[in-house]
Amino acid sequence: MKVLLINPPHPAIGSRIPAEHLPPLGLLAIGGPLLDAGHHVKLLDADLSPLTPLEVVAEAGRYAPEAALVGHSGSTSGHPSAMAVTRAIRTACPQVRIIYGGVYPTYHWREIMAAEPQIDVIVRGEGEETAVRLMRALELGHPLAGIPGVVYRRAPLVRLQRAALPGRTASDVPAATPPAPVIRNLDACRVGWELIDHARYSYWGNRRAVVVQFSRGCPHRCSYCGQRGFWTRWRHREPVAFARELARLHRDHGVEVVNFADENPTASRPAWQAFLEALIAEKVPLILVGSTRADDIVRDADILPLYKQAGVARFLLGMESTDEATLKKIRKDSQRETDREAIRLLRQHGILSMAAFVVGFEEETDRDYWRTLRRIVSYDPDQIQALYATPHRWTPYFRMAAQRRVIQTDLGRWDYKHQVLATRAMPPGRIILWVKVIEAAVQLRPKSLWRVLAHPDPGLREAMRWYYRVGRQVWPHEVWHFLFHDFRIDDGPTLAQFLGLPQDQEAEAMAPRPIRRPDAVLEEVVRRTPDGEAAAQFRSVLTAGPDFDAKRGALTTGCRMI
Ligand code: B12
Ligand code: SF4
Repeated sequence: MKVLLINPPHPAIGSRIPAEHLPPLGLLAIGGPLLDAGHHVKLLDADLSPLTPLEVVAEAGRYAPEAALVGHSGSTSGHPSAMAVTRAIRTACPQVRIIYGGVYPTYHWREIMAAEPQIDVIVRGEGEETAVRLMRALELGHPLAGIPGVVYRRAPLVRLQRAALPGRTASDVPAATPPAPVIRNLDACRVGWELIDHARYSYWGNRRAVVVQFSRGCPHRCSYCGQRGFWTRWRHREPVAFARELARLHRDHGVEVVNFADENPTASRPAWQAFLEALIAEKVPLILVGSTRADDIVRDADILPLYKQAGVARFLLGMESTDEATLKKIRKDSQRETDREAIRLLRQHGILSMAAFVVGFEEETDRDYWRTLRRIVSYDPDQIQALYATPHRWTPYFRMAAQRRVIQTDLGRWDYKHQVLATRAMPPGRIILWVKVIEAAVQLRPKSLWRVLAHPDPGLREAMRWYYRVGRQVWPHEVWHFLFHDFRIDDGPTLAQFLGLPQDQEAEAMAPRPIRRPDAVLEEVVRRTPDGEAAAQFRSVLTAGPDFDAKRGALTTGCRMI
């Protein structure tokens, strides 16, 4: 089939400033398996320039696809733009099958199918295997009922007729198949790197860059997290093969910067260490940036020299709050002292730290903001990122916040950089003032500025200067937009009225595989099992599995997943 993958233009600041762009990994991840299945695949990255919906249609028209596959990694705030693009395509090309995928549609499929008649199919959960099954079924005219992880229209109306119909009919009610199983062997699905021109993608100050995933998911259970449930189980790629792929991207395509899309790449120390060692053995001068948890950094204090040697330049640490009660409430399962120590350790090993914190989880007051400011300054991170609490319907936090008022009803602004929930104690103007004061206080401290000038690592000095340049553009842009562009409403709907009822029961988007157990539990089970033969059998089943690292004699996954 002739398939067009479309990355719609995203309005958020992360897409528009800086002018640099990262490749859309989600679409490339489904592009690779589709190419291998024999389809003709092309990527239209409308986020790059960015293109208007009409320009997308013109480009699509030139390729004349049979199927348009649309999705964006910034999926909630990208939704309005994705819908504008798909509506334009439907009008211009009535026969094209329009398929929509990603995190937001995985959960909001009922509302999307009801409101957007141009969408033929929604793919729920990870897309690699499902997209291949779906394209094959569409090509052969097979029914979609047997494909797990899709939502489709039972009896698609003739398109032109559908546009003329005032409402939906019973036969137009969508059908959802059961969730697709999680992909166990991530190495079996290759990324379709040939779909992009690497020269068009850069990061870290105009260095050729890619986004990659060593792992998917996270074993923790933070109540606001919109990602962990989507991937359902933490899994990782085979460390040596993954390191080889990064080295190949450097040697064949001149890639210099690797941005990890992982929620938590360091969840398994043995697996992460094996990857670092394999990458060091490849002897490629890559710059690695990503996000992880502060407690993993503290756990890995003794192997941080390996991080540095492999090229790790910066880790974003999701600290979220400096208040222990809030950390407990959002189930962050972390402590202030660990956050502080992780920043110290990273600095000691020549790695930059970016502390991400979230405002608006609680009804904060001036006193809370003042305390946050003092604490963050005392943590002494190299960079900070302030975000606004943004509830996703499929998280437990949504249930907690369901009765709060929404002040921002443009979903395109639900990008973590706009206040979307009202707070009783403070008007939005005072909150953004505090956020900007905190950002300025941390980034413009003499200590921070001195590091930009005098950091012993020239590469990191350059990167910090780039970050400040971006900040100089973002800062006035955000203030200007707050004052003149972002319309907020005073008496908005409650969160539940705006987005629907809590959906945390459906948080796990994929059908889970049997849970794997950590080594310690394995040993315990073997020790306690009275029947020696059964215990031995149990052990041999686990050690024969793909997650058992024979060299280390240990399971490489699932350490915190019981
Ligand atoms: C790398 C990254 C970026 C990069 C850009 C990435 C890019 N070019 O796509 C940068 C730094 C520019 C960025 C910016 C932003 N980002 Co960002 N970003 C990420 C990050 C770290 C990884 C995304 C990724 O590549 N995931 C891996 C791929 C494989 O997953 P995926 O895209 O979901 O795709 C899979 C499935 O969803 C499905 N699928 C996806 N699309 C489609 C389409 C079809 C047709 C099908 C069948 C299947 C399918 O199949 C894929 C393979 O299984 C995530 C955090 C995370 N851990 O995921 C945040 C994340 C996606 N970003 C987020 C946000 C909010 C933003 C910004 C809005 C921030 C801002 N205010 O500026 C902007 C948006 C603009 C943008 N371009 O995305 C949020 C989105 C929350 C949400 N649910 O809406 C996330 C989840 C972080 C978070 N805080 O939770 N981001
Ligand atoms: S540690 Fe990060 S990725 Fe993991 S559940 Fe918490 S917020 Fe989500």
